[in-house]
Amino acid sequence: MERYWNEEIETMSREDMKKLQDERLVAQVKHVYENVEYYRNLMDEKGVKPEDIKSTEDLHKLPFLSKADLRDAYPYGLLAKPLSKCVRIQSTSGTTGRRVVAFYTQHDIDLWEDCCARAITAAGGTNEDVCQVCYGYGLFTGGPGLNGGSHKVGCLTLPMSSGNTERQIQFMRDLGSTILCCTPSYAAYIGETLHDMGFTPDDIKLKAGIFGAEPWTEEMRCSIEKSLGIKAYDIYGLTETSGPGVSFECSEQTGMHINEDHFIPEIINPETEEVLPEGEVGELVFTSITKEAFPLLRYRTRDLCVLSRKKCSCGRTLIKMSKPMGRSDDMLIIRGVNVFPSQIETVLIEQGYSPNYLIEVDRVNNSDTLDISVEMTPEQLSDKVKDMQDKEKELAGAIRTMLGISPKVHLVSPKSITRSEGKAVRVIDRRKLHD
Ligand code: DLL
Repeated sequence: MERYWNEEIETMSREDMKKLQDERLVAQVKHVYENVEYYRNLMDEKGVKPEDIKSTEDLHKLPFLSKADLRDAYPYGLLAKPLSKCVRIQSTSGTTGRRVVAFYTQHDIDLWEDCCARAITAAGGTNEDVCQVCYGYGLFTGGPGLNGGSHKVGCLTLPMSSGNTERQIQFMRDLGSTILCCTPSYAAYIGETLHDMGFTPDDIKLKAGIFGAEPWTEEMRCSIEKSLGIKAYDIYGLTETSGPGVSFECSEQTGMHINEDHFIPEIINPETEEVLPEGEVGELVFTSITKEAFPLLRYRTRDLCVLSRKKCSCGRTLIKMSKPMGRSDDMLIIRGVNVFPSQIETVLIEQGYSPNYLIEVDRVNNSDTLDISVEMTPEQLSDKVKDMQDKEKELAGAIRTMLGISPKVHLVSPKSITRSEGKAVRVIDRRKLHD
């Protein structure tokens, strides 16, 4: 039987949820306008006053907020509560430009952990479970978020953080972990290490995994489920909106339910900023209606996905988002063709290769090159050069059929591609480095 953390909210009728959202939105816009000069200026520039926002139908009147605004306003410019009321900061990994710093009051932390508790419960977690959290702890939201959710549910929580994979497996075995929380790439690595250590899924008690923070394909899901003997659930979120738990998967595993009582989603055309109807692919935009310290109105996530209100077999009425297909800024344009790394991953796993690969894009003599290094399993390894060349050609052909452009495939020996313990880096675009 499906279990809920907050049945009233998770199964609320559409009308009641809309009413709740309307009330919260009106209050939030007022809070933001009164307390954040940056927003006041943006709204004044657009000629919108808090009184103009009476319900979610008026959402479109508000200005968008982007990562550039967050960088502009760094560090305190979007703070809506005095620092004395804030108890925590978290931050993005910030590989480019300034980091984004998000602030939380105790109330914000409670709501965030509550969202994570919903995700853990949807994955079957109860106070009987042992929950091993191998997301990074620290400024990254993964560890603290799932840790807090796990406490709320009452699981015995193992705050492992990532790394030291053999020790992770030892703890998993010794303490009988039943739920694993980490990035999908790290879950794949844990599965691989389990087998390398001579164990099978029968030697561990894991039943479920809660994996997110990076894009992963259905093929990757199957492969992790098999290697760890579990059901793998997706979880989504971003530092700007609190962290993991903005949305989570249920037993149906066909997209993630958005915690709509806290976050109102919209899908827009990233170029024209036009709001798109349900079912169309576009950029996900969130308005946080309950956050006190760092509320974001119409925040452009850059994640591309589809929303759906199709009835879900789990009984939740919360709207669902598809797995993000990648970020609008992750999409590679190679010889004029749009390429998402996830398309390549799909082909690799379908063809029986491991999810360990590296995509390298460059520009040579004014023409884009696409090189894909793919790790073989020990069984795929052959000492006959011809065999290897044939396999490379065959894989390149399958990828060409998927993408419409030809890659150069390099099959490399088992274990030669660096494993990820957090978010995997699978693309190196050298064109950007030359520019
Ligand atoms: O990754 C928060 C998180 C931690 C989510 C643990 C889930 C689990 P950031 O570091 O700010 O926050 O990165 C947010 O990661 O905009 C997406 O592009 C990507 N992302 C997060 N979850 C998923 C997912 C955390 N389930 C950015 N599928 C987001 C695909 C995801 N991409």
